[in-house]
Amino acid sequence: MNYKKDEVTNLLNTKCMNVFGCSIDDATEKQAYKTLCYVVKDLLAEKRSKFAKQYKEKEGKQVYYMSMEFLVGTSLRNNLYNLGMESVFKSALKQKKIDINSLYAMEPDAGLGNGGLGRLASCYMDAMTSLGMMGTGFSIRYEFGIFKQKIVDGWQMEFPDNWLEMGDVWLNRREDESFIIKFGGTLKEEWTDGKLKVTHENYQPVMAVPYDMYISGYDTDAVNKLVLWSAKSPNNLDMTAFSRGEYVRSLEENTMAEVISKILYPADDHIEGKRLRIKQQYLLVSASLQSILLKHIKKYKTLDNLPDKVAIHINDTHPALCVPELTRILIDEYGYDWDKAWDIVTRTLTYTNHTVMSEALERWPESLFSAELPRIYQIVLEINRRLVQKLNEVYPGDIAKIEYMSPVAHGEVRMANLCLAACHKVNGVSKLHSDILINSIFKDYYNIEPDKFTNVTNGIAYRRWLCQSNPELASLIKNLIGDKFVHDATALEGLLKYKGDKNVLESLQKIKLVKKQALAKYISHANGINVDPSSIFDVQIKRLHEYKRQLLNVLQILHMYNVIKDNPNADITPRTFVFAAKASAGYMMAKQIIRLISAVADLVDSDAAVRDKIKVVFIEDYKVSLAEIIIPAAEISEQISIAGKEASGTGNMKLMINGAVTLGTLDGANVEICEQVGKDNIFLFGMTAPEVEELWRKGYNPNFFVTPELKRVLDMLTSGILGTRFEDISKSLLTNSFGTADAYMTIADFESYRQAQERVGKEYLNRDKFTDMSLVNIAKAGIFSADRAVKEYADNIWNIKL
Ligand code: GPV
Repeated sequence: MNYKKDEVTNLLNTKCMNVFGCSIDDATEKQAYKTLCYVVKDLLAEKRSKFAKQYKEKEGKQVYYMSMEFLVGTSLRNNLYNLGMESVFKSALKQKKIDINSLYAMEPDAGLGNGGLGRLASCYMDAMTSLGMMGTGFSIRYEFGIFKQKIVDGWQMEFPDNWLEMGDVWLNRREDESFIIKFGGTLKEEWTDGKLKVTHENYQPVMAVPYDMYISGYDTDAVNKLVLWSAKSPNNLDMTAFSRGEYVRSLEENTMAEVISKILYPADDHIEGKRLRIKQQYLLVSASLQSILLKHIKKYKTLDNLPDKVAIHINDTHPALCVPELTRILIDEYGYDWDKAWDIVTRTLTYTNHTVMSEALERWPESLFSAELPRIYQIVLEINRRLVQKLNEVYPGDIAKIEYMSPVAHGEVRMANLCLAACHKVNGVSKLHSDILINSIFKDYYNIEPDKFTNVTNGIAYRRWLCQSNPELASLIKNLIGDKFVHDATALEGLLKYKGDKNVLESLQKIKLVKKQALAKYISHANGINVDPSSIFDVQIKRLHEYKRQLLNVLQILHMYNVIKDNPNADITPRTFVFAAKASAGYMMAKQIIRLISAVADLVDSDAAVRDKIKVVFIEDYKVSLAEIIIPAAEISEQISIAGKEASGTGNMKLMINGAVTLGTLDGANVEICEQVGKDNIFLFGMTAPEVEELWRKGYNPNFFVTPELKRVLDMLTSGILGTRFEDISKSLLTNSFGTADAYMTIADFESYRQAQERVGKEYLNRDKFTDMSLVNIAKAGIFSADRAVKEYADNIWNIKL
């Protein structure tokens, strides 16, 4: 947008006067921050209204992206960058003696997600908008987002994240557009004229109130919306209870209703099976669908053409209730018969799977499901009945197979099967992951409907992760190849011609050093530790999960410690190991691993012989805004999950585009990163997914893989040298009761990992060669742009012409 400095100053002054009754000169810092955000929000509102009007006239198809999580992070800088107004605001504020960076620093992260899945949803909102698509995100306005993490004596402590205090500046409450959601209750069935009518009675009504957040895109006319639902008790409920003298109970019900949107469940890649969680899911799904259909009816006067005008996307199974809820609304509220309703449902819904791990595949006990959602349960049973009938024709008599594929079986409702039965497109998030889906867990569905399945490899909003968080690198790239890459990430390939160019390599090294110094400063502030910016910055930043194998990293560090202890002059390239990770609050093993990382950090630090060679830092409270500081400083990107378990990974892409070289297994999107950069520009190690499978089949006993070096490391876990004795961790690796020891094959992959780490240390010494690897990684990262991914969704899944 084109505004002059004086105009911006005026906007700020007027807004500050209207809201706080003072000019921007007299505003406190907090008032200045809020004023700035309100002004930016107004600019977006203005743009949005033009865009919405245009779109309405075109009658184009639009996407609704349903997700229980959007890990938005901060919005202020992103919005200004996208509007192309960062510098004009900066100078307008500077004239008022306000440093824009100090206002940026006041913004809390909107942490409405756990990790990769939630961040992906936000990256896709950015890309849809940048591509000029009409796309709306739907989620929940959690009063408390992902918890704040503090490390106390090595243990993770969780604290509530009260983000709304400063973060609600971006939200527009639209109370008038609320919907009633019905929980519990009973069903009354009546037959009239041979037609069944089901009435839902005695339910607890909860009001879903929408809050809009504008989503900006780069250099585009589009402004999209993220709609966040908040649960509220409907007012009229109180009055009836009051009149019956049930004052306390009615207020209890009030808080019961409002508790639904209180807090984000902090479990990642894992189900909790809690009653409140299914209520959250239904609140999201029912409110969103009611609002989508109401809007559609107003515009087109019919729902018959819903699949032509609307794509509703289910982000993992968390919003899978879309399947029965859309069916319900069409039948109960709009009078469709089953077949017509089901036809619309199947042609409207699409589904992305994000994991193959069984502990993350959502299943609900039938008893809980039917008690909370009686009508929905009834519809699910009918979907199941019809499906089983059909499957009986395809696989006559194959009871086991039919049971495996059923949405309802063994006393449970299985959400993935519900999606597979109903959605017309299903995708995985990397080539390897999508292959595993069709060859193993979803094989039986694939066999009957192969065209339903496709792959869309994940992508990132690289303008945030490169241009905004690493402006130094972005400006070097601009000087070398022009700014085409800001629109089209594949243009980064132009950098390849600078391979081996001394000057360019030197510039890259300089920039990396600047970003490492900035991270070192943060670490010294946050952890009170001084790290050496000339050491290798080796980072593993992601949720703490056993399958991601932070433990493998730590064990290798203990091995390096031993090498240095044995030979203080050993040829070890100085290294700083950076960890950042939140563990789900109830995940004890993950918390113990954090404790272990801290203990190893202390051990290394307490030893004068080791201290100068290796440092271990655990940075607390990992979140989007912290990732933006760590990633530009990284040189080694640890992507070391056991092959076959990490569906894709997206941190791997963010690190790559900032010039970090991947040290990883052939898992998730690492496979495609390797394809892009070639084997010479990545440090690969470990078993492949088929090798992992094969070893499980043969029977895995970790004890056969323990080398003498590893034995020594494992003994350290329980010897007392680490202060605490890590008996549980040691047992989880070695005790082969029921064949569950070392479920993530950390021991089997150790030797290969150790050797890869040795190569990293050696190759880093040839600085130009290493920087060349780094350059190739930046140059080849373009394909992992969210713009590319969203285009593929539009083409292959949503059937939207761009
Ligand atoms: I399921 N993922 C996540 O962050 N939370 C979840 O509950 C589930 C999946 C992640 C996968 O683990 C990553 O491999 C993947 O890159 C990401 O989803 C986005 O697809």
